[in-house]
Amino acid sequence: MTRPDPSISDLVADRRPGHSLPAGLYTRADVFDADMEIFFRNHWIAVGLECDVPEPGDAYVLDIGKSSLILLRDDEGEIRVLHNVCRHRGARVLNAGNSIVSKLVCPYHQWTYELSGELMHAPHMGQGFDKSCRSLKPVKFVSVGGLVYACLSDNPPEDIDRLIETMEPRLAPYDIRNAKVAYQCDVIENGNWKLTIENNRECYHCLGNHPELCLSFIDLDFGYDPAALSQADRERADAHEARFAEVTMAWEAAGYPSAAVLPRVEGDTNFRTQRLLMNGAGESQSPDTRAACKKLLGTMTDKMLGDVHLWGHNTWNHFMADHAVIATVIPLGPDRTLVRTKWLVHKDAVEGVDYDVQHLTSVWVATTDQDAELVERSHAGVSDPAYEPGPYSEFAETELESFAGWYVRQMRVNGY
Ligand code: 3BY
Ligand code: FES
Ligand code: FE
Repeated sequence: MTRPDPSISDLVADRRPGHSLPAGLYTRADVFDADMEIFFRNHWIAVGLECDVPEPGDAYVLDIGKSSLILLRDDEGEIRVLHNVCRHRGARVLNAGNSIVSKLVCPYHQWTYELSGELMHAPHMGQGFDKSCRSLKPVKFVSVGGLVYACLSDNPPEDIDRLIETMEPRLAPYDIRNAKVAYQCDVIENGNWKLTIENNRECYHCLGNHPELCLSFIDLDFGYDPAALSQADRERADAHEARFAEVTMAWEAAGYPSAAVLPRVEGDTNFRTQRLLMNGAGESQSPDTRAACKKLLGTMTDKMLGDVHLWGHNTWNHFMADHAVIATVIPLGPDRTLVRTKWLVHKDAVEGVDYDVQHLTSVWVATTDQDAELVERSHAGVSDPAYEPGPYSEFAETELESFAGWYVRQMRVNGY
């Protein structure tokens, strides 16, 4: 005799603090649908960059669940985000990906929209047809220092202001608005989006899995049990902590906001930021830990300003003096997740002169592939009937507890 599946609310109620989630929250199709509604429709999500569309007429289409967004730059140079749904009979106007357009022309019956979304031409619709109420629907969006966040709901969470206030000054010297996408790559991970995010919220796995990234990452920044350290490592940890505190103060004094801003479990918009030191030469997440682009971003002149990390519930970002790495996470199914990574450099940086794409991207290309393998491995394991939620390390996995606590709270607030 088979027992009926627990409800989503039962799964949420079953989640033990300090532990990974009950299996069904990672694997079930009904939970995936609920996640898409709550976390990818009712919340602000990272969708793209102003510099995805540098010139008027540039368009970038991103599909999110059943929705599709057109991010574009209009004739006045302003960013617009529109629903990719024709106001005639609903056809998709543009295909996913990048395109250059002078007008938005629906391929079905050629209804033609201005880049503002306004309908300008609808053949054979008769004299009395009112075009003015048939514009492409706008999507609510904000630009956070050039990072475009959108919300598909009509009532977006108000606390996006905290993200804007925190990140605008942090990102200003990098001028991400006017950067250039030097390279982009998509990896489809065979796992649930929450496993993708959990994997990214800890570096417990880094030493064992990311040899390239570990050249620039400082293991001590990601949580350790002091009692487990040898005398020598404890001295190294103390020395690092003292140096890090000193450098953070110096960065702040020089006008570069650096201190940690932590997520609030009771907040709707989940993010965390901190400027961290890098290892080795300390300049960049490159194969030799030195700047991988000769022209620095924005108004940056000092290569030793560390790495501004920004983590959100569908994104992680690294802003270094020479380049930035921006990852966006879009769930495709309960066990499939798109991770789209973009590498940004100064808009005037010239490929082959100021940077070499392979050298610029190799660390995060390798890391992203390694993480895809880990997420697939972890999705397979949580799908096994033998899986039961396991304990997070209170030292190395505090951000997972923070994410899981926020996830569960949002599920409850939304009726589960
Ligand atoms: O995704 C990762 O491998 C991790 C976790 C923390 C930083 N990041 C590289
Ligand atoms: Fe777009 Fe008909 S559906 S023009
Ligand atoms: Fe990783």
